[in-house]
Amino acid sequence: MTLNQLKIIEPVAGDYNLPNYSEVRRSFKWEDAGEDLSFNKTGRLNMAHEAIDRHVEDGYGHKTALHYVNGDERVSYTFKEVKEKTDHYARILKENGIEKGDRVFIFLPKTPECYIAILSAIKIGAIAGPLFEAFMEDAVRDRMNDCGAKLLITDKEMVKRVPEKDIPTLETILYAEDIEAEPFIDDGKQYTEWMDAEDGMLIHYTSGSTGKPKGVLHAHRVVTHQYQSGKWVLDIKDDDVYWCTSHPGWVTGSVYGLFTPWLNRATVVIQGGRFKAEHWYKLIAELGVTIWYSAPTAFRMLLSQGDVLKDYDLSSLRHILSVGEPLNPEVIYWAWEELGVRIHDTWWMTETGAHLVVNLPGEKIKPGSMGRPFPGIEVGILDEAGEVVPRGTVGQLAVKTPWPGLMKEIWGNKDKFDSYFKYEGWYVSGDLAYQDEEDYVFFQSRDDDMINSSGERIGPFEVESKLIEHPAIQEAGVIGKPHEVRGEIVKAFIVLREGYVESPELLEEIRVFVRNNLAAHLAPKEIEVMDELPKTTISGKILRRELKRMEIEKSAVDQNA
Ligand code: 6R9
Repeated sequence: MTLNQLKIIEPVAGDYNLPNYSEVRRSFKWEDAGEDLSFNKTGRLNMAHEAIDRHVEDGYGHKTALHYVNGDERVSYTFKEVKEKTDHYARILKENGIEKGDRVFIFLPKTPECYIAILSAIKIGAIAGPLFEAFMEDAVRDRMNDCGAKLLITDKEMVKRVPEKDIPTLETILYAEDIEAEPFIDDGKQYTEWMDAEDGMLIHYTSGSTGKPKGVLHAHRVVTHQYQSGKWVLDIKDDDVYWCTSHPGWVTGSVYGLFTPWLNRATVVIQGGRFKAEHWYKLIAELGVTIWYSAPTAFRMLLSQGDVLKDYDLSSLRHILSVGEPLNPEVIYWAWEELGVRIHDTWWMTETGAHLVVNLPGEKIKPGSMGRPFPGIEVGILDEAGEVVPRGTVGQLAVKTPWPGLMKEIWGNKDKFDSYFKYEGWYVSGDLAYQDEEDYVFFQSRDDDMINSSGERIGPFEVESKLIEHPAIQEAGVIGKPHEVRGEIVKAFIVLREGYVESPELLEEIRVFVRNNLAAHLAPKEIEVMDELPKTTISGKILRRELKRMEIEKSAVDQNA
């Protein structure tokens, strides 16, 4: 069965925020986007103002801005309360000498304080750097050093993973517990710094196939793209309860967990704790979640738990979205059959600021496809010469520049930034795809060695660099090995130094070494010892593609055996 023979899921009639895609797509101009945003009327711009303070000014201060759920713990805040809290954090940041453009890092679990700390840094004109909660010392240090972090907001537990002495630019560490304990002073002061559209706002570190993670810097202008995608793709309305499962240390968690829903005045759900099917379903049922944004790995895990969902009333759900990795048609059919709700795939990247290819609620879904270009976005499938290929042909997935969400720069690395724009007028994503006659885009694979495990983007170089710091390892090559639930898992091939002998204990020690220094999700799930690694004859570079080819061949043999 080829993809095009898969059963199409027709749109369900509904009162969607984008009534007529074809019409809008023809007439849409980015200048007309973001109609509700206040800077379009006042000329004054700040992401934090648009996401929170604007709603208080517009008379929605008493609307619930967030529900926080962690086990039996439940907390809810109104928009007015979130505004006061961001003012409170902003005042303390100011007192600690933070100025416009300074880098303020946030290293907290998925709690309201994490969201509020990010917004407060942005409010006073600083650049917020959210870190994923599972990072260990080396991952924290590399990222904060790369862009010269000046202040860190963390808590008294996570600070144990902050190698303070190795981060020379770091002047201050603040603890969320202490900030929370200080009384809020309503001094009537305006903490919002009005920003230029091109001023930096957010930095996310993300991996490619070479080098250490890069700092993708976004400017305040991203607000227009995020607002508009929230309105049309997430289809947020005033009575929606919206839940994105990602931590703000990942771009999905900041852009679609925090900024975009709040730009559209949604009630946001923040869920602490680990994945457990029962807890997730219970949360949806108890809070009456209407819009749910997650990733294929999570959906596959839920699917594998079978009938668990029958114990919960999930009838509040009206709209589900997916991102980060290829969405299997089985998963779409599962949700359609079991929940009667369509899963809408979305495609974008840390670098792109917001959605680029999407399935809209009022349009048919072709399972296997990520959807069609967002209005105002032009996709091109390019060949090696940078020419657009005929429909149906696989090539490099590229996007016409510019658009408001596109990153401003890669921190301190102009060459890397320029490498995305090697064909005049195009941003090249690094993904391979084809497009059909109706504009639907079908993802094929990455064009490089980047690993995608559970929707998390993992650079093989960062893992390899850590592996060879282990005394037993001479060389290491890291690949993504295909995996049924997680999409891919991290697999390492290593050559041992003389005097070391392979043993289960040694391999476990190596795994723990990576986990304790970088992060659990970066530690190889499998390690294979080899006598030598395949390399290019001229430059002697490790051939990850060859390792991957061997691995895929081997698992095909295993399956046939
Ligand atoms: C938002 C996010 C970006 C890479 C991207 C691609 C993969 C994202 C996808 C998808 C298939 C989708 N990706 N969405 N692959 N279908 N709907 O994930 O950002 O962490 O920067 O990763 O993820 O390979 O290039 P980021």
